[in-house]
This record gives sequence, C-alpha cells and structure tokens, in this order.
Amino acid sequence: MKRKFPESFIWATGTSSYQVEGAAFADGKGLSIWDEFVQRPGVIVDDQNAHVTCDQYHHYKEDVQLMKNLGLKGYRFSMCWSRVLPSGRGEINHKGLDYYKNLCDELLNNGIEPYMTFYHWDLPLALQKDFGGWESTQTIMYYGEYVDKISNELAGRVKNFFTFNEFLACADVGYGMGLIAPGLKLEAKRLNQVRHNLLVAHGTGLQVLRSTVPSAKVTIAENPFFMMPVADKTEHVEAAKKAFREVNAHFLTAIMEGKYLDCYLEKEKWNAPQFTDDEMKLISQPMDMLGLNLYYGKQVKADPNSENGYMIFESHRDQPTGIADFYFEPSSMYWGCRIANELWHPKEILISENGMLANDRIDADGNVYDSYRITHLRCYLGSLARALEEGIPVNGYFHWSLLDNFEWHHGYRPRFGLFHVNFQTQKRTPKLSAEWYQDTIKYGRIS
Ligand code: GCO
Repeated sequence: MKRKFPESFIWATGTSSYQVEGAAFADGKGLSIWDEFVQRPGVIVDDQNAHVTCDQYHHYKEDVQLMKNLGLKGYRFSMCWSRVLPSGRGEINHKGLDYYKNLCDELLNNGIEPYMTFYHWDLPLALQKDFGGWESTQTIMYYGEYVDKISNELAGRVKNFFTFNEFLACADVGYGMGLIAPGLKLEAKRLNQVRHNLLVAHGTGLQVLRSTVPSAKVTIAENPFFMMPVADKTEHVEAAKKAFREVNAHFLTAIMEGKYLDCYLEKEKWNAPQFTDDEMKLISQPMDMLGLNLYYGKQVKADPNSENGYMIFESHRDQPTGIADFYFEPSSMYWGCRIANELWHPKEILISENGMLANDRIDADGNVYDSYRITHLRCYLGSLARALEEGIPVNGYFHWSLLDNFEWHHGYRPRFGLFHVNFQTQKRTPKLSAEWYQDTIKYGRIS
C-alpha cells in the first residue's frame, strides 16, 4: 500500500460558531438557542457556557496563522445566524457579517479556502420563541431568506457551502433527547416532523444557492450511522449496504434517493412525517459532493434468518474506546466511503469531520504529548488512503478540530484540538499531533 494522497487533496480542519467564536453578546449579535440553553442549571457539565470559549472572534488572525503553518488548504467554519440576523430575520447586522467577511479575506490571503456551514445548531432564539424553531415551516422559510441574503453578500469569497451540520444531532439530540439546545423531548410524531422540516430546509437552502451562487459547490455535513461488514464477503457487504440505507432512511437515504423507504414509514406508522412529492424533490436535488462526519461504525453480518436479512452488532464494552463513547473504528473510514459510493455514486466525498477526544494535558515542560491522537490519525487516514487507492472519489479531510473548544453538553473537559487552548489566557499550544498532521500534509503520505 503506497498510502499516498494526491496533490489536489484538501487537507483541512473544522470548527463551528458556538464552539469557538465567543463574543456571545458583541457587536449587535442576537441570542441563539445555545445562549439560552447553557443558562439552565445542570444541562452542561460544570454549568459551563461558550460566552468566551476560544474567542476566535477576536483571535481569528492568529488562528489563520496556525492554519497556514500547518499547511492547510481549507478551513470549515460555521456562521452564527443570530450574529448576522439578530432575530433570525429582517435586516442584516453588518458588524456581525463583517466578522465573516474579514475571516474569509484572512483565509484567502493566506491561501486557505473557506468552507462555510450555514447551520451548526445555533438557531436564533427568536425563531424558537416565536415559531417553535424547526417544528415550524416558518423557520424553513426564514432559513431560505437567511441563505439568500448571506450568500449574496459572501459570493466571491466562499465557493463551498454546507447547508446543515448533522440532522441527527439537530433533531434527535435537540428535540428528542433534549441533551442539546433547544433541550426538548418531543413525542415521535412531532420529532419526525422536525426531522423532515430540517431536510426541507436543506433543500430550500440548496435551491437558493443554485440561483445566488451558481458556481458554488454545495453539500451537507452528515453523520449517518456507518456500517461495516464483518468480513469482505459479498453477503456481508450487501448486508452492510442494506443496513446502511435502512438505518439512515429518515435523513441521508431520503436526501440521496428522494423518498422515505417503506421500512421507515411502516415502522413509524401514524407517527410518520407529513410530506409532499414536491418536498421530496426539493430534498433530493443533486449535490456537488457528499460531506461525511465520520467517527466510527458498527459491524454487520448477513443473517438470512432475520426479517431484514442482517444483524447489527452494537458497540461492545470490550471494544477500544476513548474517554467517551467514541469508539476506535478506523476501518469505518474505508467502509463508510466505499458503501456510500457504491450506493449513491456521489461526485465527490469530503470527510467533513473526524477526530479524537482526549483528556489532553500540558506537561511540565509546556508541551502536549498526544501520541494517542497520532495513533488515531495514522489508522483513520490509512483507512482513507485505501479508499483512495480503490478509486473512491474522496477529495478532502477536515480534522475535527483545529482548536480545543466547547464540546456542547460535555463542556470543556474533552479536548479535540490539534492545538491546546488555555481558556483563561487564550494561549494556543501545538500538540504533538499538530506536528504529525503538518508533516503528513507536506509530504502527502502517512508516516
Ligand atoms: C458533531 C459536531 C461537532 C462536534 C464533534 C465532536 O459531530 O457532533 O459536528 O460540533 O464537536 O463532532 O463531538
């Protein structure tokens, strides 16, 4: 195995607005559902919030230099909707928008391509209060207006857009389990409608972008449940493909195929979402690439005796894992790309997220020796190299994350960055893994 990456490969990192920006109340920004959610006692570990976090709002120039030194070709960030449209609608807050214009200019001047996500979970609070957030079609309409206004303003700077980050987290974790904002626990019928509304919003955003920035490349950053065959035999591979389609029927499969699978509609029965044929067409407009947030997958075995023909093995407690339920499954990288490619032939695949959380610590000598993250990178990128060698059109890898940041309801304890952040002083320290990533980018090969 050569384990070489092509010259054109997009080496990148990712972050999101609420997790890194800080400046929660600066320059006319409106509140988001996260600004409200973090105030509820007990919902975030240690009752933390991201009012300041890594303060990228004020440190973006320094951060772009870190990226440049790594040799990055791309940076994925998200826009905070309520920073640019404080109540989610109406007039643009130009001070807020200027931040993103400046960030893009700084990136472009340093040879780094901006990849912007329109929605990474921080809905303007006003849209939640006034309409019930994603339960309402009003929010879909305002999302379309938001994409319209902003893409017109940023055309010329941003050529690659993600409409949404992770439907599962937005809907199931936010409106079903209530673990992240808006912290609701809806019953199945209402939850399914939220899921559907998010897909319609994606379709609306994509349609808008086709007219505002026709040359832009557009996709989603989605984290489906990935499936891997227990062995590379036709029967298990076919079983894994079938499981992948069916388990992700309410999000990715619907987007890629323009329909809800019968198995999903039958399972949900009267709780199934209401939808129209036109909406399904909107949802499934062709995308220019497929962004996959890929952390791990589950093993699947063909099982002729079961109703659906397969058996899925849930992650096992004896499996290698990090400090949270993030299992170490490097081969999910190869299988995730291969199965998505065989099922739907996307024009291009981007690994829009992959990374490792850890309890990184600064050593007595001031360094962070995260050799375990190097192990992670070696193994996952080795698996990705296999996908490339087999001709699967993977075009980029966005490491999550550039910096340690606010990890949602887990607060600041799990660290994901290539750079350690001291949240008191804002000092950034490159970890050992940053050196490894820099070297990998430079030579396009895995050491
Ligand atoms: C997600 C989000 C990121 C997370 C990352 C690590 O995948 O949950 O896109 O915001 O921080 O994935 O959990």
